Amino acid sequence: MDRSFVMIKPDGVQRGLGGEIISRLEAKGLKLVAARFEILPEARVTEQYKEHLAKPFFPGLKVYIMGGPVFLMVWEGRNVVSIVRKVIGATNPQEAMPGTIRGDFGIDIGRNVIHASDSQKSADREIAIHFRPSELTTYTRIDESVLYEY
Ligand code: IDP
Ligand code: MG
Repeated sequence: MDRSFVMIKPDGVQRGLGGEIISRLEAKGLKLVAARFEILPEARVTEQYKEHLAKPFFPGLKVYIMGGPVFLMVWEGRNVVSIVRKVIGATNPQEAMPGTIRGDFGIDIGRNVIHASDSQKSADREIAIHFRPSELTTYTRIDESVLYEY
């Protein structure tokens, strides 16, 4: 089964959106297989966002992400990476469609509530930054036999 890395950012945590976000992913049929609540150390933030190191917004991004606790998660499901990207919406909440997490709960691009991996390759890389393999649980959700056609 496919896996994606999802992180409720400090603004999402502070605004009390954690439960709502988890509910949406659960209701979609995705399965939570790992989670941790913590303030990220600088090294893991830099590693997480290394493609953006040279961007003008990078220093501000780092301060934002390290500004409070984040909720790190691994979600599992068929095609989970592209599904979660659709559920969270466009990077800029002003352009994100209503019904998406960023479209419903954010305004500024630099405070967009949630992160999710943008490809399977990114997902594998990001999961490995934040979780040990032994932290990823394996279990069957009781509704799986009716969620999937095959
Ligand atoms: P993504 O989170 O939708 O994958 P990326 O382009 O990978 O978007 O950017 C990573 C994160 O960097 C964004 O989610 C946002 O928090 C921040 N970011 C991106 N562009 C800007 C910007 O122009 N100003 C401020 N922050 C930005
Ligand atoms: Mg990205």
